Amino acid sequence: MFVDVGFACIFRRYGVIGMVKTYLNFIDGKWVRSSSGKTFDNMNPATGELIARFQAGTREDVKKAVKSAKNAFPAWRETPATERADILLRSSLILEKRKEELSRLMTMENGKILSEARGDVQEAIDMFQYMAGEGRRLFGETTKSELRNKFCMSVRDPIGVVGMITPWNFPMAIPAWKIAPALVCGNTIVFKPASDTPLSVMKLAEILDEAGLPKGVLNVVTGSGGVVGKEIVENQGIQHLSFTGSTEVGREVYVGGAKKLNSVELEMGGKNPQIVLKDADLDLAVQGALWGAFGTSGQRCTATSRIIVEKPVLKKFTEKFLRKTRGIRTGNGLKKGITMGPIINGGQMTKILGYIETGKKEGAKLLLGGRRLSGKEHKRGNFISPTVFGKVTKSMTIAQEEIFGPVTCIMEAKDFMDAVNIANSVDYGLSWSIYTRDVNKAFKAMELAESGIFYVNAPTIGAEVHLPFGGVKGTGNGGREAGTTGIDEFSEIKSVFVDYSGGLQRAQIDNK
Ligand code: UN1
Repeated sequence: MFVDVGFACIFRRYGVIGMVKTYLNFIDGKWVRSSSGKTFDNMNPATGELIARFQAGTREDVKKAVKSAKNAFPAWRETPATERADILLRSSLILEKRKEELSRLMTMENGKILSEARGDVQEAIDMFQYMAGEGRRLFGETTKSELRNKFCMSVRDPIGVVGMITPWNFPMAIPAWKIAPALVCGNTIVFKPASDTPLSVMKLAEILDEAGLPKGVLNVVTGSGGVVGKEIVENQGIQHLSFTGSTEVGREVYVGGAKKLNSVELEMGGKNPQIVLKDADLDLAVQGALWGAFGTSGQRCTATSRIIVEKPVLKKFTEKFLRKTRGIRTGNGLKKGITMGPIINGGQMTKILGYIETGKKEGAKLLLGGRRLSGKEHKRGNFISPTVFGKVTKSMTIAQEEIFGPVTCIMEAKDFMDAVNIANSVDYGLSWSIYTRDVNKAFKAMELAESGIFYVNAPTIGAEVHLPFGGVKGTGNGGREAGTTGIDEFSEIKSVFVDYSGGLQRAQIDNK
């Protein structure tokens, strides 16, 4: 049974009084306990309060989920795509109706401020609606044959059972990017949400169930990456893996998937640059950098972690940027006036503070922030003040490694080409931005950018669901999710030849 008790306790200030929800795994259309008999706690990163408990899943739980997904597959693949799409559309309407409640829950489990949580839920709504439209497309190709009286086309098939592993920074949007296209294409799913934010995925499962998703089509198992994640990666019943998270773990998923010849889609880290040229609208560039660097407390793979500024405007840009950054109000994202939330957990906070120390040691100039906030409003949560480094050079650790926190580096560029070279001088290649009024330079930068996403006069964050999302170099392995490429990720292509000549025709053989 799905244990559902009131939330009143969560709002109490000092710890949890009364009952806390215990969520169950969702397997074969039923809410079930893990075979481990154990649970883990989900905490609010802004207040340290316990939000809910989740099942500490086992390999056995995953095996059951795979079995259920396998059993559900034949009927689901034969269900017309438009009917599959109807379920997505109905789900999106329920999401819309419950948007406020879901956004509040997300702010509690993830920490992102309420307006951003609303954006996260909205992204899920958009993706569900976009993919619902795909139910009437799922296009293949037709083309001419090299022979007479022969017809050629390609059609899409589902892959089968797909495994999904998602991160905590977009608790509902990223799962939706994967679940919606996978379902409309006719796949069945075994899903592991991030242990810091499983609640949003549980809500998504609940909503899909309510919208009429047949049992076994989506199965959700919570638990650790080392157990639940590992089984998903290794399980022979799973044919495709879709992973968003760190490059470190992504590599393991890739290797694990390769052993059983799975297709594997990876969306990993970023070290995204925003270039500011000397002719740019500086106020606009400052606004962009502020949102790009400190939105979601910098915990986005698309976050602006390097601001590369042409020398003549460096001083002016830096002054304006620091002034605006000082205006950020850090705290509990449910409170009015708060513009930046906490860091997801203690481990991440320690890691970010470590990078800040490394930055100082390697000679970067700490211009602002750089410390844990421990005042009355902050002491129960994981808060780091918005941090800006100046005098950062290419080879420094903070200019190379993904920090995934509210830390950004200002770097000086001699000219346009120097800026482009600095921007490309990292192992990652997700998102790029350039602020300039010079259309020629904007296009040249677009051509030279080693990235999967490119913005002109807009920040590095804020991709839209109907365009491909993903990156090059250390960010990905060649695939893209969302947009029409989301359909490519979750379908197999079958080439079909129909010979209506009535005789044997041999292709590629000179019949003359
Ligand atoms: C991520 O950080 O993993 O483009 C995803 C953006 C968001 C998605 C980010 N729409 O910033």
